[in-house]
Amino acid sequence: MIVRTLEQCRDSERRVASDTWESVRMILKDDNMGFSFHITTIYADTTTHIHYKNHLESVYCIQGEGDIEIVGGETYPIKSGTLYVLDKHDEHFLKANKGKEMIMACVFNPPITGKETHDENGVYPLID
Ligand code: 9YT
Repeated sequence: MIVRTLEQCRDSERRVASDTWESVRMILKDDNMGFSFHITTIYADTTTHIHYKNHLESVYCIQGEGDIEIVGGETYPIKSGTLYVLDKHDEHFLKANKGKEMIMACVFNPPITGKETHDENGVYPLID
């Protein structure tokens, strides 16, 4: 059994940050769950280009407001209670509105190891 708090994870190497977001990886590959689980904050008034070519991801918005624009496709509003599922490795722009940072619970399959960083195309490599 594993029990962790967000606070404990935030005060460890599980917290990573960029210019537009920070993320606390509460479950990683080495926990052997078959998925990773992240609490990600998208900073207010920012846009992030993301393309998880090697991972499937579900994202549930706990707090905040913004939208997700699928490259070459639709734009969907996001608010507290919205789930979006990147079931086709959809390339997207994730935007948090002014004054409305978004707090998201994210699940990845396969799990993130913790060593990935977004490359210049917003892609995470697959690490074995
Ligand atoms: C919102 C979103 O895609 N979160 C993904 C996880 C985050 N980028 C991380 O932990 O690296």
